[in-house]
Amino acid sequence: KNVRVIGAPTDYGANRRGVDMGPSAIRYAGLAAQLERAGAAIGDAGDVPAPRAEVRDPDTETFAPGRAKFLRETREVATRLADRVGDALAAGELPMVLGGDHSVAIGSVAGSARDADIGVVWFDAHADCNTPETSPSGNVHGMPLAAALGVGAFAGVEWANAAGLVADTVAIVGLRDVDPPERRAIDESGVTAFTMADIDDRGITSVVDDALDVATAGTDGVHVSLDLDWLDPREAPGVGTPVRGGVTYREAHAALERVARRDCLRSLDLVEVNPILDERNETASLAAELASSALGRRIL
Ligand code: DIR
Ligand code: MN
Ligand code: MN
Ligand code: MN
Repeated sequence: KNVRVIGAPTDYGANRRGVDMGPSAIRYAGLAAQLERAGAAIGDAGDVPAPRAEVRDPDTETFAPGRAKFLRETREVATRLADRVGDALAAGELPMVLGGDHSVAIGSVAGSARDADIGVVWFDAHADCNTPETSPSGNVHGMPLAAALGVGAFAGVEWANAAGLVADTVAIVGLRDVDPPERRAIDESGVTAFTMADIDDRGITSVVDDALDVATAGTDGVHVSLDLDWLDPREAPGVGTPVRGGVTYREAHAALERVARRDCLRSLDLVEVNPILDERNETASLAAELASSALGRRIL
């Protein structure tokens, strides 16, 4: 498998600065070597240009009603990234996007769903189903799934909506911090959602197999979006919005090994790594390891 690494060094979509250094940190942690261990050939396409928050006004472009900070910047980067992801797929490669905050997934999902019907598995503590109207923070990293699916103010927003994606083939895994309006959005959208309680009850492999059933049903492949705050903060301290009670190191590997086993992976995001808050780059290194499991690295 040929992997094309694409960095998306944004941080304006999150409320804490620092995730813009995620792409460097993940590369420095040995992503290339980890992917080689999975038998993948890796080409690094560098980073998409991303503006610095300091030189931009968060409200140059707006959605009414509601607020989405740095909407213009989000649109610019998502558009570029969607093209890069689409190009990688057209060349027969597997695009791997290094965030950056989770708003970059608007671009990667749009690019992945440009010429195909895709499913999505979203590993996250959060639902990322807010819209400009419902968001408590105005931070777009809490909205990418709603953007891709065209919910609320995102309805008909061409650059944000993922052409070949419907809610029926989206599964979120690992929820433990959901805002009340997101609960309603999940109910109404038809997205399948698995909480940490489901993982407690049934075990990670069974839950992930169900999520993959959802995402592979009638689709050409699966986009996996991995927010590192999916893991417990003890394993992944370098994230901006840590939430206690996440998956363990072993559960995370087991989950991505199930993805590899299904042989359905089309594109992958590794997002929300915040080196400023990390301990000796261990969260970045975990991201690199998990990518390797997703690509089929085996112990024996
Ligand atoms: C919160 C946080 N639900 C928001 N979301 C995060 O701002 O919409 N997503 N951190 O990863
Ligand atoms: Mn999250
Ligand atoms: Mn929240
Ligand atoms: Mn997220």
